[in-house]
Amino acid sequence: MSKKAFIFDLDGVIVDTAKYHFHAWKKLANSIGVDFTEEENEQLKGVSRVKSLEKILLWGNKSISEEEFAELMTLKNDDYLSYVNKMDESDVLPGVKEVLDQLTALNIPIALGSASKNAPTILKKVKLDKVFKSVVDGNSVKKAKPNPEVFLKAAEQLGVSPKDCIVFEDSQAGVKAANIASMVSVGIGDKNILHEANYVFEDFTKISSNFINELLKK
Ligand code: B16
Ligand code: MG
Repeated sequence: MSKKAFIFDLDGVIVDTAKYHFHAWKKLANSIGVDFTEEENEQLKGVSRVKSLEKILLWGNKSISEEEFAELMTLKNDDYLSYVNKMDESDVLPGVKEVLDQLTALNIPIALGSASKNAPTILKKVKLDKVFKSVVDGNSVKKAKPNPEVFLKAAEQLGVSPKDCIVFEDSQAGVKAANIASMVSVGIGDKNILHEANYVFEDFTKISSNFINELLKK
């Protein structure tokens, strides 16, 4: 049995900020006359801020100047942060704390692997900033998921081989990234959407301590 590590995505896994991203992108898209559906939002999960706006503009067949692009990015993020600023410990999704506590008690290294540039702010708001041994986020990676850079970097920082890492992800792009990195992918959400994951659970309350122990034994 080799040393294992766990990597957690942030938005949609630890906290439900995915809904705030949706509200903020929808408001922004509609303000420039672009329709924005939940299906389209699914394609933005795990995708960087820049890439998300590029996709929205493409769907709406809009072309804008670099200055306008920068302005829209700021507007979206300010709107998103207005939701984030209201967050506290109670926003950690049910069952997450239990799994984090189990891993910490067993001295298993845990990392954050998120596309978000707001990850450090969010971790502080929900008081989880001391839990992760390594935080790899949108500020430290160049290539967005499904590129595996974010997870490979986390594995490297933890000193654990990628094949011994287990990734929790709510996005199709993130599950793909974990699979490409040869890690074990655990999807959190709808099994029809996350069908490429090795395992899928509706949420963390469905993950038992036995399941975690089994993963540790493999
Ligand atoms: P920000 P994750 C991702 O976070 C979100 O899923 C995605 O919707 C968002 O566009 C991206 O972070 C960038 O976030 O605008 O805060 O830098 O799921 O990888 O934790
Ligand atoms: Mg996510």
